[in-house]
Amino acid sequence: MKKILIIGAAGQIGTELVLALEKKFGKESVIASDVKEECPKALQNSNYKQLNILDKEGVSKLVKGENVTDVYLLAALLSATAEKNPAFAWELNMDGLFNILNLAKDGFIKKVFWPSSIAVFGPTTPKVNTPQRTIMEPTTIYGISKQAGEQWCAYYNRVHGVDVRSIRYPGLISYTSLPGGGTTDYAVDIFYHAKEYNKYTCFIDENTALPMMYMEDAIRATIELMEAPEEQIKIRTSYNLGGISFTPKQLAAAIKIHQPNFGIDYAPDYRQTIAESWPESIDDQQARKDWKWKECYDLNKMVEVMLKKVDPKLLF
Ligand code: AKB
Repeated sequence: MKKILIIGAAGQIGTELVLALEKKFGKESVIASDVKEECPKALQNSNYKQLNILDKEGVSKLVKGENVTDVYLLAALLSATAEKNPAFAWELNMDGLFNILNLAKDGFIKKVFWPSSIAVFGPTTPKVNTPQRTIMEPTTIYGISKQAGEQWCAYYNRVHGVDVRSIRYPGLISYTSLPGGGTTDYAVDIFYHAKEYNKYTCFIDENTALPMMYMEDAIRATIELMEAPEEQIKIRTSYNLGGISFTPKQLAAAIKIHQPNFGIDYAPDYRQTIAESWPESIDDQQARKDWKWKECYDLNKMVEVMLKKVDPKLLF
């Protein structure tokens, strides 16, 4: 029987992934876990367990005791937060991955999902339509940890036969729970400010384009990748996934269609340097070919849903 463990379930991706997996496989097949003691509101009807991914014994006990088959390991420090605490970011992002890969290597887990990011790319990477295989010289500690993690995933697959699958997520846009500590977070913050104050001060420059994706597409991609037949998975580092590319100025213009008086100004901070080191758009032909990936949301469709659904009480 399939038994799925989501680690980092209280985060932006985790909350929605838990609900989607419960819908697909049934509540009894899904365990949501996070380092937070208190179960997040959105997961109050889920099977929630407190778990620290760095507690090797605790993770092993839970995986073995619950006969876990599939693990989605989402616990990580993102780009902006990782720059403030590089040593802990490295420990969390790498040791957490090893704890899961080693359990899979020893036969206690059948399938692993581990997220990578567009942060694996750097200033020397071709910026437009960044290919699946290209120059990768990341300049953030988050990007370095994701790039190293990708290589470890490929190694565990090649040498130990571990079925580990991964996506290089672009910036993710959602309304169920807030992102934390990323450079692309402006594209979520802007909706809360638009609804509450009808204005926003953006920490990224108006003309900096970044690849983004609406969460519903990202969740569908994640589950489709995990459910694809093993022989279709040709990339064991991590798959490029494109989504929607836009600048803050273009996003503001799309919001103005619904709120003509919406105002935006710009005060770029340290996150601007990170954003400038990342691609503007991503070539995801390989994912389209191997497991038939196709996004559903474009900029206007995403903006329409976000403005309707965002609840400013979550942030203010
Ligand atoms: C971040 O901005 O750090 C993340 C990412 C692109 O991985 N959203």
